[in-house]
Amino acid sequence: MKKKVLGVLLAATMAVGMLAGCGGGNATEAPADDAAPAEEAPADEAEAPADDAAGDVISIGFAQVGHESDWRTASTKSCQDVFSAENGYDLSFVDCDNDSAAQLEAVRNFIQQDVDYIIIDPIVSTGWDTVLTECEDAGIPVIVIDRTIDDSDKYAAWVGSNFKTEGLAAGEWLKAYAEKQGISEINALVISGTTGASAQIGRSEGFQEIADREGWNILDEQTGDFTEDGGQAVMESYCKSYAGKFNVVVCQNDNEAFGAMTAMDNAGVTYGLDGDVILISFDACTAGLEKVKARQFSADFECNPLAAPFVEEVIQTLQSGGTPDKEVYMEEHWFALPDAIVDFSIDGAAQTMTEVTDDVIAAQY
Ligand code: GYE
Repeated sequence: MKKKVLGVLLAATMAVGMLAGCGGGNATEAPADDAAPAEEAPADEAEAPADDAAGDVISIGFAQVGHESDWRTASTKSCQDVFSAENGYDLSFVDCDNDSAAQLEAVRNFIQQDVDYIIIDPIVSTGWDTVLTECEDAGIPVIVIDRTIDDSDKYAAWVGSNFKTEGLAAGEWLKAYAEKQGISEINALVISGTTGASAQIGRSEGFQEIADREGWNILDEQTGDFTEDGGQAVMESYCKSYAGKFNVVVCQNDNEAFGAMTAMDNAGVTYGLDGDVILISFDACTAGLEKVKARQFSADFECNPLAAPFVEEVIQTLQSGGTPDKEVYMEEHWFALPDAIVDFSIDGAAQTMTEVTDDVIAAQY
């Protein structure tokens, strides 16, 4: 591949976000001012290099966050399914085990290997500009997936979710549900995700914004690192420190919520639609939706991990000399049982909730 030509093309790449999904859900689109105007690359630079003939194997390095959750397993599987040898790809997959230094090293190894494309799911949102400059200098396009990079724009495209919107959805849902239940005082405990991950930052900011507006009491927020063990450990300490003082628990992913359930079971705290504590989760993977169906999670706010097909579209656009959208947003759903399906809006946009049924669970990842 003639990487210099592609490098020039990428320098000219700035496009508005599009929405990835198949209808029926809620668009977690960014505010309009996040989107830069589309700008076409000059036609002579947009020619596909001659040696990119159809049938060539495309080599990809993927620096994945780790294996901390059901969501992560689904994300990894999605990438491995799409970027398979049968589909014409040579995928080097590195599980970075939630270690930011290991992730930077993985990216540098991909540069050494001279892969055609690098996919990064950034564990944390900062500390990226130097290594992305190295990728750019090597002429290797980077595609960011899932979590965002907030201190550099030296990548071709990002495909993922609007995490702040997810946090706003949880907050607006809680307001409407608490009103329906006649609950006037909210005392919430938050078990957050990996500190500094954009998924953590966005969900915390979104929920906090509604809590501030409504005057809710957030008693504590500690990280469970997006793991079941982490969620259980934090909830065990919460059950001791805040016994009898909380009526809402917000877990920033399903696995943390599974751990929190174990801790509350052990402490004799009841939760879910028939319990004393409203339990809110994010991700809505299959096992999470089963907890909604069992009335144990009060509501679950989806984060869609099946981004790989949209990443492939980005790569195919680059392969043919085109300009991909700079931001591609996944479509998400907000899940509950009928008892907890309430009307709410986010910034004036009415939201649709999805009832969890056996069919919905069977169709989920
Ligand atoms: O919510 C969590 C995973 O980055 C959106 O990471 C992702 C988060 C997801 O560990 O389960």
